[in-house]
Amino acid sequence: MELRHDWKLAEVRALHDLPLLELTYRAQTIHREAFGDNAVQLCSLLSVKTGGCPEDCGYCPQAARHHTGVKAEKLMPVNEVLASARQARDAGATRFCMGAAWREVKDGPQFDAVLDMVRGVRAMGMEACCTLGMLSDDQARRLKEAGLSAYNHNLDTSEEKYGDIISTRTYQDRLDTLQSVRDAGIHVCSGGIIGMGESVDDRCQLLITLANQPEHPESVPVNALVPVKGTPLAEQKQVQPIELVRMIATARILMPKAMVRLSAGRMQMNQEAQLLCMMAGANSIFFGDKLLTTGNPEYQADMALLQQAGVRPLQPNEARP
Ligand code: SAM
Ligand code: DTB
Ligand code: SF4
Repeated sequence: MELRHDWKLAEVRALHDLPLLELTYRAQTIHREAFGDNAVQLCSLLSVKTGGCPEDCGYCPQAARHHTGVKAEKLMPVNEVLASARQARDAGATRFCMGAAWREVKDGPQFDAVLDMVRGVRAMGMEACCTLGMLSDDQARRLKEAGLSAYNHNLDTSEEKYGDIISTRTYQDRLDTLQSVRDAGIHVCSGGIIGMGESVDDRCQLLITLANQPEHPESVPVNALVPVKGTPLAEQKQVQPIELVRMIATARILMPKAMVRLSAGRMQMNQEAQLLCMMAGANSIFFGDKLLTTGNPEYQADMALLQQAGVRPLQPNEARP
């Protein structure tokens, strides 16, 4: 299978805008070639450090400057995080993702505690991912040593649109952190959000930036904005599920071997739309009734959906660390 790194806007836009059934057919064909079947990875997400963030990301309920009702909390104790990880594993998770509302990682006891969390999750046989903001080369190296499988750091949108959403850091800052992660030999998890008032070209440009790096990210989360009261994006119109299907299918075609993760936004979708996302190439969901601070479908409902549709959850030995 040819992996390309020279995608151009016109061709990506042409793919994105194909009649939906043609687009999902092409995406599914590529998906089958890359993965063999439609197994879906169940991932668990935990906010290990919630709220009080100094950044100004327009979508985010955890920015201190947005009055959203999210309380600033301290870093969770390692044993509590690991208890939650064990529960997630016992419920079928093969990947455990830990999120912190930090602008960047600072060396010291908190970072040391995160390294212990990573070691603990790996010892349970799950993939460990974390998302902690910006990282230095040295911090990336220490995370790798602790066994971290992947680091999540989203580009969120196109470079052009970025300044409308976030002013406290640049697109280049994001790309630099992704480079540190890549250089340390940690898998890259990077994607974005649709529904923030961006154009379809912005969406395509985001996917192009991801795909045209020297190596594709191993993991691409696609989020639909969860509009949260108190954030500047609270009044955005919710995206149509079909827009998410198009984004996922286009991501699958551009980055055939990546895990494409249907992330935030499932609360706003019915089960049929979620299955359409899986047909279009999404092969991972977050399960459990909370994402970081906002809601997610109930565990029982998710299990019933997978069972009814005969979607096979990825098993621990199949997960790719
Ligand atoms: N502070 C770190 C950072 O920004 O990289 C890590 C945590 S941050 C909450 C992780 C990601 O969650 C963001 O990059 C963004 O893509 C996503 N996110 C945050 N709020 C969201 C919302 N309301 N709707 C959809 N996605 C959201
Ligand atoms: C990602 O792209 N989506 C997840 C994960 N990476 C960390 C986070 C979604 C957060 C949605 C808003 C919230 O629950 O606070
Ligand atoms: Fe902070 Fe991350 Fe939220 Fe931005 S997305 S405000 S960096 S927690």
